[in-house]
Amino acid sequence: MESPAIQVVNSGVVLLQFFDDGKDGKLVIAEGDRTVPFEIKRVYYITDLENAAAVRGKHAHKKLEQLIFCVHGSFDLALDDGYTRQTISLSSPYYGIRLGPKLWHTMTNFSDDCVILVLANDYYDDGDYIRDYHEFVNLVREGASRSVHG
Ligand code: T46
Repeated sequence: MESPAIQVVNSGVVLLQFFDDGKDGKLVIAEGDRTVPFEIKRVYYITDLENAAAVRGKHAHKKLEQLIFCVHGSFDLALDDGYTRQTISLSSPYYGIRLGPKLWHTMTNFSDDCVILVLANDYYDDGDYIRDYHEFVNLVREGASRSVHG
C-alpha cells in the first residue's frame, strides 16, 4: 500500500518504523510523543469483523486525538471535515491515519480477517463524541465563521 494522500483537515499520515524479516515476520513500532504525535493513554482494537456490511464509527470527536491502523486485512475509512470528504482504503500495518478533533469518520467494507488498532491520547469519554452529523457540520462551520469574523 502506498502512503495515502490526505485531502481533509485535522488528519494526516504517520509512517511507523518497521523491520521486515520476510517470512520470519514484520516488527512494527509505535512510540508515543515520537512517531505517534501525542502521549498514548489508551489503545483499543477491533477484531472479528465477520459482517462485511458492518458500519462503525459515524461520529466525530470534540477533542480526542487518535491514530487508526489496519494491522491485518483491509477496510475503508471515510473522512469528512465538514467541507471535504474522501475515502481511503487501508491495508497496511505501517500507515496510521490521524483522526484529529472535528473529523467525521466512518469505517466500512471490512475484510473478514481485518484487525483495526487505534491509539488515543485520552481515556474513553462518551461526552467527547458528536454522533449527529448536522450537529457536527454546524459546529465546524460555526467555528470557521467565528475565526473569520473574530
Ligand atoms: C473511534 C472509532 C475509530 C468503551 O467503553 N471504551 C472505549 O475505549 C471504546 C473505544 C468504546 N467503548 C464502548 C462504547 C460503546 O458502548 O464500546 C462500545 C462500542 O463503541 P463504538 O460504537 O463507539 O465503536 P466504533 O467502532 O463505532 O468507534 C470506535 C471508537 O469508539 C471511536 O472513538 O473513533 O472506533
